[in-house]
Amino acid sequence: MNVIVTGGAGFIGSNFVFHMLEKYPDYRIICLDKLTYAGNLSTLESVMDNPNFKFYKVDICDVPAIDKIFAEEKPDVVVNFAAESHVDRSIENPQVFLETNIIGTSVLMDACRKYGNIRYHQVSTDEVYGDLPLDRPDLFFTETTPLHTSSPYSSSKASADLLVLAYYRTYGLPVTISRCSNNYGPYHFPEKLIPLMIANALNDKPLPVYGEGLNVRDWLYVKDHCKAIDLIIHKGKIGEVYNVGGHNEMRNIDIVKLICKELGKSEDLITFVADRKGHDMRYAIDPTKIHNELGWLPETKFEDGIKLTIDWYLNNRKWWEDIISGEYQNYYHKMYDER
Ligand code: NAD
Ligand code: TDX
Repeated sequence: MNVIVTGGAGFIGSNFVFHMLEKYPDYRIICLDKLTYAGNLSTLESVMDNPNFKFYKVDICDVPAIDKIFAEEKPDVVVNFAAESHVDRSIENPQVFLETNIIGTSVLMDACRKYGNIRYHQVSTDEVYGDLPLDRPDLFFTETTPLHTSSPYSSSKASADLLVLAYYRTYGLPVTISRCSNNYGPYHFPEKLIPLMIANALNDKPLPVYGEGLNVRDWLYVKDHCKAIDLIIHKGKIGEVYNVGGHNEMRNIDIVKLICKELGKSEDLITFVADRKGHDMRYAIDPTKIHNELGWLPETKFEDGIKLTIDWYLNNRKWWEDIISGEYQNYYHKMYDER
C-alpha cells in the first residue's frame, strides 16, 4: 500500500510516519511537507534512508506539484496532517490558515478525485466544536455536537471538515475525519503549552500562563492518536467522523505545576500573563464511537506519558534548542515580551 502523509515533518505527522513504517514494513510512506517554521527535517533523519520512505518538500496548495506527485506515486490512501496549527499565530495572522487549512485540503481532495477516487483521511481537531463551560463537567463533545468555532485556526479547520463531508456527498470521495483532543509527546513544537513550559523551566525562564490558568484541555499521548488514525484508515466507515480523546482533562495551571515538580523547578517561575483573545474554556471529547466501532482505547496514562515526554525533551536538547535559538526568538519576543 502507498500512503501519502502530508505534514509529516511536524509533530503528529512525524509520529505517524514512525508508527506506520514500524508497523507495516510492506507499506510505502510518502511524506509531503512544505517545511514551514513548524516542519523540521531533522525530525525525520532516522527514516530518510529507509527504502519504504520518500520525502517531498512541497506546498499542499501547489496544484501542479501535487498533481505530479500523485501521478508518480499512485497513492492508495492520503492522510492530511499538513496545517497551520497554532491558535495564537492564527489570531495574529489568519490568512495563511485559510490558505493551507482550507485551500490545501481541497487541492489534496481534488487530486484524490483525479487519480482514481483515492481514500482520503482528514486530521481534524476537537476545537471545531468550540468550548464547554467549566461548571458543566457532565457535557462532552460527540460527533453530532454542532460546529461552533472560536479562533481563526478552529474556523479554518471546521471549514475544511465541511469541505471534506461535501466531497463525500457530492463526488462520493471515500473520506473519513478524526477530531482529536490536545496531543503531547516527542517532537512537539515548543510554541505549544507543554514543550514551551518544559523548555522555559529547563532554562529557568518565566512560565507564562494565560489568564488564571483555569482553562481545561483533554490531553492524549501522540502515539495513541496515531493508532486511532491507523485504525480509521483501515477499518473506519467511509463518510464518518470519529472523535478521539483520552478522558484526561486537566487545568493548564496544574500541568505547569506538574512540569515544575518533575523538573525540580520552583513554582515561582510561573507568571500569569494576559489571556488569549477568545480563549476556549474547556475541551472534552466523548470517544465512545471509536471505542465501540473500532475498539480504540488510549493506552498511555497521563502520569506515564508526561514522564516519557519530559525525558524525551531532556534527552533531545539539541532538537529543541536549535528551534528556539532561531527565528523562534522573534516570535517569542513578539508574543510574550509585553504581554
Ligand atoms: P505542526 O504545526 O507541528 O505540523 C504541521 C506540519 O505541516 C509542519 O511540518 C509544516 O511544515 C506542515 N505544513 C504547514 N503548511 C503546509 C503546507 N501548506 N503544505 C505542506 N505542509 C505544510 O502540527 P501538529 O500539531 O502536528 O498538527 C497536525 C495536524 O493535527 C493538524 O492538522 C492539526 O490541526 C491537527 N491536530 C493537532 C492537535 C495537537 O494537539 N497538536 C490536536 C488535534 C488535531
Ligand atoms: O504560553 C502559553 N501559555 C498558556 O497558558 C501557551 C502556548 C498556551 N497556554 C494555554 C492556552 C491553552 O488553554 O495552554 C492551553 C494549550 O495551549 P496550546 O498548546 O496553544 O494548545 P491549544 O490552543 O489547546 O490547541 C492545541 O490543541 C488542539 C493545538 O495547538 C491545536 O493544533 C489542536 O487542534
